[in-house]
Amino acid sequence: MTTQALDEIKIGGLGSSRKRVEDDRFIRGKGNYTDDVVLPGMLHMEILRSPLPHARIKSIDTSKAWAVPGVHLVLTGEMMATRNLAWMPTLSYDTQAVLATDKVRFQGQEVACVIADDPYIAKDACELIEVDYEALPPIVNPWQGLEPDAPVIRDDKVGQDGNVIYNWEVGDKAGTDRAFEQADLVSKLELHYPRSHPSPIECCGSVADFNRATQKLTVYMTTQAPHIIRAAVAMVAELPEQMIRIISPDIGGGFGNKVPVYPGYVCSILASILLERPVKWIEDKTGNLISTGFARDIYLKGEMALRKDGKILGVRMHTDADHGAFFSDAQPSKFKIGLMHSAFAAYDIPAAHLTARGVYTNKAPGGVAYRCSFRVTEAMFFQERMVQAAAADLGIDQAEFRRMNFVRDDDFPHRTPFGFLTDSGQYAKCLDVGLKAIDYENFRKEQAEARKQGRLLGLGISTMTEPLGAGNSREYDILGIKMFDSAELKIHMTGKAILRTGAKSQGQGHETTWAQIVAHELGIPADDITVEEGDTDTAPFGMGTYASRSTPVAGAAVAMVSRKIRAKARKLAAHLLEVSEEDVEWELGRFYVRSAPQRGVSIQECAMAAYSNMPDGMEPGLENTAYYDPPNLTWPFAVYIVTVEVDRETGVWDVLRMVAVDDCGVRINPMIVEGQIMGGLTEAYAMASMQFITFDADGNCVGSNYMDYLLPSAWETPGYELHSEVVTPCPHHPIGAKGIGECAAVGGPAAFVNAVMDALEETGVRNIDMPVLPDRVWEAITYRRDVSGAPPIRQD
Ligand code: MCN
Ligand code: CUN
Repeated sequence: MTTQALDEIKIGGLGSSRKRVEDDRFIRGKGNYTDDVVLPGMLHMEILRSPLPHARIKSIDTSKAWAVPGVHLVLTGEMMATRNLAWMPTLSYDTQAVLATDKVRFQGQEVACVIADDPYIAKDACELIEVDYEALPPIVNPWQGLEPDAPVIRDDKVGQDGNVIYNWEVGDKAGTDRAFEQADLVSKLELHYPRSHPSPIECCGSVADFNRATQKLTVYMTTQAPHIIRAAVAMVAELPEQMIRIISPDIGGGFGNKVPVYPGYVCSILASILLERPVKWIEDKTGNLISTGFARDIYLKGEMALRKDGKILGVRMHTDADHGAFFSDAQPSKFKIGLMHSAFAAYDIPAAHLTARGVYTNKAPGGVAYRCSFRVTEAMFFQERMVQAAAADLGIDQAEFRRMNFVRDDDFPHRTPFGFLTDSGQYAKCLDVGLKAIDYENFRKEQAEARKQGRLLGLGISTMTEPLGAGNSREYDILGIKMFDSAELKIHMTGKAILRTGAKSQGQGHETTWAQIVAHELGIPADDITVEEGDTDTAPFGMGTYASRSTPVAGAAVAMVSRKIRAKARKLAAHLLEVSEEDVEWELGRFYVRSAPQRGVSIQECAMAAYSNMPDGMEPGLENTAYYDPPNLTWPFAVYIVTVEVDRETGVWDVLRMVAVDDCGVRINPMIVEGQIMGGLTEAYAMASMQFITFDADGNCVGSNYMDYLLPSAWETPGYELHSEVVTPCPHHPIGAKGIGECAAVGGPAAFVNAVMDALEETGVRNIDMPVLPDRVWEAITYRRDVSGAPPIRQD
């Protein structure tokens, strides 16, 4: 036998930019999304939403809706209550109304559902439901909610006498106070990160199918975490868990929007149980934008204690978070403000203290981590805006100030000011690569020249390090369920394989990259491996895909299960080669005899032997499962640099160049990684330049359609120059990979805003809140004042 080691790139292993296998069906229109699921006898559900942001429900009359031909069921909160389903628990230990009973608490809240032969009948019937509301004064920002005579939004909660949800703090208060006493200079900053929405192309939806004969409930739904949903349905609806099957088919983008549990899911499930027929609910765009998991909506202020030579001595941060009517943030349940305390992790700062206050308002609940590991986006935005402000106050160059305060390469493992442990990175090197690429010195000269001619050029730097891969089960759980993930690998006798994980791709390309990890570990060509996710009847238990945890956790499980398979294959190889196991060596795809390297067997031959020629006493077959509980988070790092030109007459700003240097450790598929970075940068650009969901003083949501909530098209989107030369492998991940899915969306926004602020330096303006719209820039230039801290209330 003379099999040879394989060329890893040729078999689609680690580092291969193999094309995404899932795209074959996507670009042919052959994807299978929730709305593509059509079952015999299926009915359709539509939701009646509240037109008012805050009102007492005096009565609901559904008789006219019931009378419409083709209507099968009209659900109200009162009916849900008979099943104990009018309210449901949230992931952050609060409760959320499924269908309103006592009051409506935000515009767009679910009030009733109609189930009919088709969606049009259901929608028409919804309009015939008569709800008698008694309007109450709405609260549209935290400050209104904190006023002493403010109406209590959550009067359903025993003991809730105001609108404060929590006060939370973390860090070293005394140490931080001391740092401020020693400071030569204190720099301050206050800003608002506006409410935005992940806005995936596909809205949320479900097809619930309860079969009375088998007692089995099957739900096809748009969820990023099918196993958690199964557990939640089992507990909330009190159904036996083995009788519940959650299937996430193809997902048309998630970006965090598809982590929470929504009333529509719950109502379609109850309707199917009551009617014993499949019930489909597909949300429309306005329903998606107005009622499902928004992101951000946070006020941040803080100060930095500085020594005059540029050393950062300490940081204080405070945040007021507007959570809407229910505290339903999708995050590890014990962290009230997510992982906001990852702020300043890349800087060597002796002391920091963060206080956070959450407030109920009459807005949609959510607080999902839109493309970020639980509020890291807000943390990094504040961090990089604060760093820029501090450098300006000190009169030190932006880049230099960052470099002198970075955690150095030989400082790892490093305890961050809020207590995380970072383990690897080359921060200064990433910065150098970025500065060189943008030609920093030259740009500064050009900028000075341009200023003489009255033109406003600016350069913005942003860095980010993100805690990805929640998480180790010691510290991370969702409602008590510990966070870890899984992979199951079955090698067929011909050496082909099927791999399943507890994660769930929504466009990230898991079907492509997981096969690459197996190819790397076992030498089985990636094309010979099918990857399946999202069906709780077949996939091993996992916590799902969000917070870029898939590669750090499920991806690690894929490597570990492959290694278990390799260990068994080694025994089979020893048997086939008639030597002892200790004499067998491994190279990609092949075992060989140490003393006679030309004698070897391929992994495929071992697979066949597992079914046809195993040694005495060995259990047949070649399959295994691995559960992986990561020892730590992974800490990717990035530097983003943007140059802009601002038109002083109009406030319009154009991106001249954008350079991105991302270090996510070992890249499994460089092309997919670049796609993730470009997508994230585009979302960052959108947040910085055009997106926000506002509310008028009456609590009406402005931003519930794509005329008001803007998505950048190819026309607006800047070009990106990506750099991949800095690679710091993660020391504890089996293949050295760190997460990447969200980095650019996390770190990007501050680079754009910092660039505009740099262009406006001569005006003395310190802050313009996102979105940095031309009229805000114009206002800043014309009146030489900050455009910030402004509650997003439109009076027009
Ligand atoms: N990857 C790689 N090498 C690395 C790291 C990652 O090749 N060192 C690959 C992975 O194998 C995977 C992709 O890059 O195919 C993203 O991996 P990872 O960083 O582990 O992130 P997740 O798979 O957990 O994806 C979640 C992340 C999140 S939380 C949001 S939000 C987001 C994002 O991914 N939503 C997306 N990217 C998205 N991309 C698309 N197309 N659609 C979404 O909804
Ligand atoms: Cu952070 S939004 Mo993604 O976690 O699904």
